[in-house]
Amino acid sequence: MALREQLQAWQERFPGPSLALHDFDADGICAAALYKRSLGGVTQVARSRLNLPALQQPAELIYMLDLSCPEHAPPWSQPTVVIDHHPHPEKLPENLLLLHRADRCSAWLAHELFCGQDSQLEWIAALGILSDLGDSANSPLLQAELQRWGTNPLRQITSLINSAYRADGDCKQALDALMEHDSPSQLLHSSHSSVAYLRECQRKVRKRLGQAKQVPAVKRGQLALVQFQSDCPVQSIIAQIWKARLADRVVLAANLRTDRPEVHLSVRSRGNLNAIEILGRLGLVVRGHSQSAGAVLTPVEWETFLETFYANPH
Ligand SMILES: [Mn+2]
Repeated sequence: MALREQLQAWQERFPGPSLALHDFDADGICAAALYKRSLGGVTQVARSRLNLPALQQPAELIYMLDLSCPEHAPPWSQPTVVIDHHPHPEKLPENLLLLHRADRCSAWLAHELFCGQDSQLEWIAALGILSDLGDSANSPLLQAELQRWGTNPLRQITSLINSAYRADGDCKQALDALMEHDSPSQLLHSSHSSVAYLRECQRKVRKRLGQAKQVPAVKRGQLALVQFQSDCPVQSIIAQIWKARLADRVVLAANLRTDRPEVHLSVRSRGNLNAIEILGRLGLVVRGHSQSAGAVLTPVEWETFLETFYANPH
């Protein structure tokens, strides 16, 4: 059965109020905006894919948008529709419908599933696709919207949307910006409080990135470590920058959070370097793909890893 028909069958079985739990990046927020503007339900952001939060409101049907498919039953009893594009477990939990395509992203899927033709919401789907898959993605919808609004304006909006979580701020404001405006140009020229908030977040992120970019990389063995202190989760951008400079090392960006006792790691690699395997041999467990992974450690766990790291030859 096509994905849309599967969804309709579940919506008919569970016609009561629904709630969508969604990821905090632009793909997840755009998927949530498409859900809310099409179905009118309640949304809630999840700050982590690994520890799903308790639901803030009662609902009959739960949607999970861009949060990966859970391996075990989620911490609620309601039937759950997972709309996602990440790798998923072979055996699905019970009472769960997985609507999955690896060649899409979640906002793209959400648009196909929730919105009809001429929904006037294509620009929101395009923002999610641009943010997750880039401007050369093989999506007629994205290409048409890039033509219509220009690549730069759409890029500026994805940066605004992503700046909410990168500044450790309120992702609800990013969702509001997509709810309150009817086109990219209207949003970019808006004085709405949500857009003002996102611009403030963007300034903060630029400052923190500027500081973290000054830190040099320390090389040991197959690794390059960039260690800095920040109150914003900018480690994935730093890891990305260093990955482009260092082809022969696994880049490890370590953000020693100044606002909580945690070390946030972002790991990137290129070519044949399997970051998960290489770090695993050093006793460091990271989750994700072989070339893009991450972890959250306690300061003590991090210190222990640093001893192993510095014991490696230059
Ligand atoms: Mn995504």
